[in-house]
Amino acid sequence: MRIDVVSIFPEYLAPLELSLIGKARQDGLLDLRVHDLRDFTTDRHRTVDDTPYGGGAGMVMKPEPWAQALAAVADVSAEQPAAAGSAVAPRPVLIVPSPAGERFTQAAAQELAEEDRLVFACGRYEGIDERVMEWAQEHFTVRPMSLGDYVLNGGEVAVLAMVEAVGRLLPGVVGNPESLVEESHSDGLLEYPVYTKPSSWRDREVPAVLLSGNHGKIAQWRRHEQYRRTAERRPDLLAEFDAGKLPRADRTAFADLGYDVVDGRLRRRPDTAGEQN
Ligand code: 6GU
Repeated sequence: MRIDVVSIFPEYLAPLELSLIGKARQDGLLDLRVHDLRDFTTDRHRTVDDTPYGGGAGMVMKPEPWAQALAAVADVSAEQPAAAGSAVAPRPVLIVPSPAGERFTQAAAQELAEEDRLVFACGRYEGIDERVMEWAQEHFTVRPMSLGDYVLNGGEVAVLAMVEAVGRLLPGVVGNPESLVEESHSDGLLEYPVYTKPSSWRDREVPAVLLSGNHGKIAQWRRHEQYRRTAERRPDLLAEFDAGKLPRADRTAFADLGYDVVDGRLRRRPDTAGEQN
């Protein structure tokens, strides 16, 4: 996969030289190129922003440097519309990190990991002139994406997160692909708790079932711990969970957590405690 990142702070992306993603780049599994937006300006001051039409606080990123930068990384003309029949290579996906984007999820990471080419456009200030997004649709599949409901100063930190989430799904990047299967969000649930040696530490014991050698029991305990954790920390995830084919013991586990299975979906049992008389 090739990934291009355009930013006015290219040094912000330096951590992508480390760890698993850095190794993937060295191994040729990931061709990651970082570009300085200011290299695509033409004025002496290398200006990338200006005041917003309509007034208001802050600055807006000017359209022309972005068009020049995105055209250069995508090998398209910044002036001409896409030539007819030029759709031989698939369009790169242009990801625009923004708190106003669609939510970046594990499912989105999986979709993006299937692509040949991703381009990330890191906005700063109040954002990028909206006409860049309209123009870019001629050359890219444009996806504004948000990490969650909070505000960062710019897209760079979000790109670090998104590139790591996508990069680790590429074939060969994570040594043991099984570790991708049994982790939080891969099955719509949070991960079960994990333990290692020593079995007794500061008077705290590892749950006995994990020392039993009974693999069926261990798998069931771990599944039930996933249910318990998800119900406690992320009950919103349970509304999406497919409970249609759960074994009896798992339905009982959910019943103990206050959830019934209705039409294949989990439904929170109305809390009647303290509502007597
Ligand atoms: Cl993707 N970008 C910015 N600037 N802020 C965010 C975000 C992205 N996701 C959450 N907050």
